[in-house]
Order: sequence, then C-alpha cells, then structure tokens
Amino acid sequence: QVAKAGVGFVPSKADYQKVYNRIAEIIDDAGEYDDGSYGPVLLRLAWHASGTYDKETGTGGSNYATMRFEPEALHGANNGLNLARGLMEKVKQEFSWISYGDLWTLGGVVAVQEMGGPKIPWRPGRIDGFAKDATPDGRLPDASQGSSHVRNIFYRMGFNDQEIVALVGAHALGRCHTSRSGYEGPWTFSPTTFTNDFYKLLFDETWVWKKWSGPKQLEDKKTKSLMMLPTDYVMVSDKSFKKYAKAYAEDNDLFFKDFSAAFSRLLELGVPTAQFTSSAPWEMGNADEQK
Ligand code: DDH
Repeated sequence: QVAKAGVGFVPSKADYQKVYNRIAEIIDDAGEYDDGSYGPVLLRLAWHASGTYDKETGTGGSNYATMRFEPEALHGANNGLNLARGLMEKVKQEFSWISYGDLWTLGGVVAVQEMGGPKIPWRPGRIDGFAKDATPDGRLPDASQGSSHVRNIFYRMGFNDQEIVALVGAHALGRCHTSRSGYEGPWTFSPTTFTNDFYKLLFDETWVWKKWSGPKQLEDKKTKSLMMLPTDYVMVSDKSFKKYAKAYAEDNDLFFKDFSAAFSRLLELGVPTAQFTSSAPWEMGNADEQK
C-alpha cells in the first residue's frame, strides 16, 4: 500500500476511492455467508454508527465511531455487528490513515452503491473518539414498538416522516438472524439488490402474524418466506407514513432520490462541519466504473 499515515500525507478523493474499491471486493468475497454478500451487514454498521445522534445534546452519530467501545459494542441493537467491524478492520490495516467513522460510513456508501442503489454523496472528516464518548443504550429503534416510538427515535436525530419512511426502505436488503435480534428472515426476494420492493411487498402481500415461539413478527401469507417487523408494518398502518410508502412503492426513482438524500445526511449526523475537508460531499465511483 502506497498511501501511508504520516506527516504531510493528506488523503485525496482518489485515496478514498481506493478504500471504496477494497470494501467493494470484501463485500463480494462473502462465499456462503447469508445471501453471498457482506453488503447488508456493512450497511447496518454504518446506520447504527450514525443513528445514535441526539440533536438536543449534539452527542452520538458517526464522528467518534464509539461502537468500538464497550458497553456500546454490547448494546442489544448492535448484536452481530462485531462481524462487520471485523471486516472493516481488515481495510483499516491496509489504509491506516482513515478514521473509523469515515471507514464505517464509507462502508455504507459502498454497500448501497454496489448493491444497485443510488449514489450516496459522502465526504471524509470524522475523527476517532474515546470510550467516554460512547452513547447510552436505547438510542436505536426497538423493532417490537409502534409508530410513536419510531417517530421519537428519528425525530431525535432530526428526521421528518418522509425521511423516516425513505430510510426504512433499506430493509429491501439483508435479513434478520435469530442469533442476533431474535427475528428471522429476509424482507424481500432479492436481499442483495437495492430496490423499492420493501414498499411494494408491504402493499401487495397479505401480512399475518407468524406463529412461532420467537418475537412478534409478520410473514407473507402466500409464501411464508418473507418477514416484516412490527416497526416496518407501521409504514402502512400509520396514515402519514403510508402516504410516503405508497409514493415509494409506485416510483422507484423517487425512492432512490429521497433515500440518497436522507442517508447521506444520516451519515453526517454529529460531525462538526468544520471537520469536513471538502465543502461539498463527493460522489464516489462504483467499483466497475474504475475498471
Ligand atoms: Fe434495520 N434491522 N431497523 N435498518 N437493518 C435489522 C437489519 C437490518 C430496525 C431493526 C432491524 C433501519 C431501520 C430499522 C438494516 C438497515 C436499516 C434487524 C435484524 C433488525 C431487528 C438484525 C439481525 O437479526 O441481523 C428497526 C427497528 C428500524 C427502524 O427504523 C425502526 C434503517 C434506517 C436502516 C438503514 O440502513 C438506513 C439492514 C441493511 C439490515 C440487514 C442486516 C443483515 O445482516 O442482513
């Protein structure tokens, strides 16, 4: 690796693009893991690193990458993310100059873009914090709750109803693991491709409570192979949320545009503007555009 940390080394966009490309390789190198991609779990890491932000106190968010520390690493919501942090650690070994916050949020950008999603404007500038900066438990959403909980959590980060609905569409990707959250199964038939299928399926399928000994979750009546969390279902049972969910079900371009804007902002929560080295976020190239 040519780029080394040290006096005088100021990484350029091209250096971050190299990190991007390395993460893209790792995402694809998943073998038999889940659906053959580490993309979804890396996206979940970026989201959980950022979604702890509290606009009242200005604490939390991606700036200090505090999930490296206990007890935040052990918070129930973060179960299973040790795997994602381990994958990112490999990248950190090769590109030691990047901060963990920049690395993890860039991982979310790579995951979305490489799984067929929209471009996510991103820029570096996060710095590594300390254990004392770790956030208290309970800042991330609890899947067993209803619409008022979801609003409380996302309003605390500064998002509105439209942005909440757009962000939750990320559940087109990946799956629940009984060993991590207690819930089980994927939301869509294509869990490694970024689409608006999460919304389409919410409207098009009949959702019934799954009969099992695990936590309350819904399953599609027809195939019984898909799932929805109670918090996912409020996207159609709550009138205000439903309006946006319907719009995204009907218009994939609108979903891509709104997801990109909201997710890009999520990744910058808690990062002082003065820390950013670029005045505007960058559009990183997809891996196959580099070849
Ligand atoms: Fe999520 N999510 N999420 N989620 N999430 C889980 C998995 C994934 C909630 C709960 C869960 C977002 C919002 C919410 C992803 C991205 C995003 C799991 C299963 C639970 C539970 C974990 C496991 O067992 O492995 C709740 C509640 C909310 C909420 O909004 C109320 C948002 C906003 C995002 C985002 O990225 C913007 C992804 C990706 C996964 C799949 C992970 C995997 O390993 O696969």
